[in-house]
Formats: sequence, C-alpha cells, structure tokens
Amino acid sequence: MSQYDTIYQAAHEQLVDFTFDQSVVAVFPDMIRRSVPGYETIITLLGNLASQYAQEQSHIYDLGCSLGASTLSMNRQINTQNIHYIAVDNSAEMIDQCRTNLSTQIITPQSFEVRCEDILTTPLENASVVVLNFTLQFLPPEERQRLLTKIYQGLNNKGCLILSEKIQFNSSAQQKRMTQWHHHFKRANHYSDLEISQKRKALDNVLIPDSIDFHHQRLSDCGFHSVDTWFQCHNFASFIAIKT
Ligand code: GEK
Repeated sequence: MSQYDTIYQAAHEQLVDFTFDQSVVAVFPDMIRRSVPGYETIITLLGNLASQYAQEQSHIYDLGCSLGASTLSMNRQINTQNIHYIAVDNSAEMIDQCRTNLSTQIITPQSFEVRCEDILTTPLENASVVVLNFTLQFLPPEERQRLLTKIYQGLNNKGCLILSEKIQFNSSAQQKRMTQWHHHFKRANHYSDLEISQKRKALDNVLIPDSIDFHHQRLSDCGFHSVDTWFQCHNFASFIAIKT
C-alpha cells in the first residue's frame, strides 16, 4: 500500500533537485495520482492501446518503468502469446520495488525482465510496443531525438510507441491558464500552496517539457508516419506513434 506523500509539506531551507530516491518510492503511487491529472486513465488505456499492437514472439519495453504500473496494465490486457516484457529504470530503489511488484502481480506464462540502467543505453530490438510514460521529460533535451530514433529503429513494422509527457504551450496566456488549472487540481488533492511551490522549484532543472507541436514534429523526423495525440488533460498529454 502506497504511503501518503508529505515530502514537500514542511518548508525546506534548501531545496535540492528532485530525485527518484527511497523517500519518493515509498509515496510514488500516491504522488503521481494526486499530481498528474488523468494518470490512472492513461495507465488503463495504454494497456488497451498496446493490446492492439502487441505481436507474438516480440518484446515490449517500459522505459522509465518506476514501479511497473504500465507493464502491469499491458500484461493484464494483452492476450497475444509469447511476449517478453522488459522494464527499465535507472533508480535502483524504484527497480527493487518494481521487481517485487512484477514478480507478484504479472500474469504468467509471459516472461519479463527488470533492468536498472539508463534508457539511453538500453539496447532495443524486436519491439512491438515501447512505452515512455512520463519519462522522456526527465532526459536532457539534446538526447531525446537520439532515443526516439533508437526506438523507431528497434520497433517492428506495425509496432507503436506510446509517449506520455507534461507539455508546455507556446502562448504564455495559455501556459498560465493550464498551470492555474493544474495547481487547482493539486489543491483539490490536498497539496498546499507551499507543497506545490516547493515541488515546482525542485523539478525546475529536472523536468523540461516540450510542446505538442514539437513532439509531433520530432516523432515525424525520427521516421514515424502516423503520430496522434490520443489524450490530453490540462498540461499533460499522451501520443501514439506507429511504425508502418
Ligand atoms: C509510470 N512510467 O508509472 N533512464 C532510466 N530511467 C529514468 C531515466 C533514465 N535516463 N530518467 C528518469 N528515469 C512510470 C512513471 S516517472 C514519472 C515514470 C514521474 C525514471 C525515473 O527514475 C522515474 O522512475 C521515471 O523515469 C519517471 O507509468 O515521476 O513524473
């Protein structure tokens, strides 16, 4: 059972950049559900989308898997046989808990592996589905196109990438409205103004969002012929890019 997130409840004298350490692992399911509008819907629906693209005898990658929620959703909804799930995260604390979650909850006889490594170095091959659920935003911007090109190359024909991200808006007025609505959502989920502002500062140098247009263009530049925004709620969106 996830603990209640109180990480930024007290005033921090010195705010350090946000990291995915043990304190975050303990509260992660609560934190992401109360912070990302639509997170649970995206998790459920990405499993449903993945079930339409999963191919027999192929690999399914969950890059930046945290505690394995995306892998478990896909595993529950995919009926295709002989899938090998590969869940990757570079936080050792996340990976330890993810291994336990998948070991106890994955529906056999599908096989899986959990890897603690940087997704920039993960080899990708024979993939029918690749998921980047709120992970690309944490990579250095200059590395993102290289990773997406590697994903495109590792995908089989008719395979897909599902990419969810916090997004930014080119119009400052729209950016302001979306941020306001997002903060209102967080307040409704019992985060105080202090928690919201301290978390925001801690993420400042760590989470760097791109715009929807930029995501579409970059995915096209990487070779994907079809790119759709299939979900958006305030400043969070999810895309599906298909390799034809
Ligand atoms: C979910 N997908 O529940 N290599 C590997 N992992 C990384 C890297 C990297 N270079 N950078 C960040 N991460 C999950 C949620 S959380 C999103 C993903 C959030 C990992 C990081 O350790 C963390 O576990 C994850 O990406 C991002 O559907 O917290 O907003």
